[in-house]
Amino acid sequence: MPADFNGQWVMVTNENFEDIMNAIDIDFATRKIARHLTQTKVIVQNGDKFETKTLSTFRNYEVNFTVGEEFEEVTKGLDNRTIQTLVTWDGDKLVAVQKGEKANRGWMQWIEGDLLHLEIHVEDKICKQVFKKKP
Ligand code: YOG
Repeated sequence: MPADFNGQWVMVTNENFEDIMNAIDIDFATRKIARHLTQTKVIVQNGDKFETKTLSTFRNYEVNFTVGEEFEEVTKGLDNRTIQTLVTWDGDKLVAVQKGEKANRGWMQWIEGDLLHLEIHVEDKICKQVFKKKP
């Protein structure tokens, strides 16, 4: 039985988000708005199949994947790049490797109690986000 990420998760902390936005060339005006957003993660998981939405008042981002199956991800509304993404399990952690123009791009996501942890990395930058499960 894989870990269960189902639910709605509301952002409580977002460290170094600016660094990640800079690393993927998000312009100043967009960064200025995006840095203040409280993001909500909506996850529908069926075993290894994931439908994920990252929602905010400014922009939403949707990506669906099956663990173990590489796919083409278009980061629409983010940096609008096309990357090759593979998500795998590392124990109960989801680990995404995103191959493309930017080196060392990917994320790790796991659950601790009623908190969802997400670490996003690009080049030498790491953004650490924590979300709390909606009851
Ligand atoms: O998460 O793919 O949870 O399965 C990353 C934002 C801000 C727009 C969000 C919109 C990176 C401008 C998705 C904020 C910054 C800033 C809400 C991360 C880029 C642009 C969308 C992600 C996985 C794991 C989804």
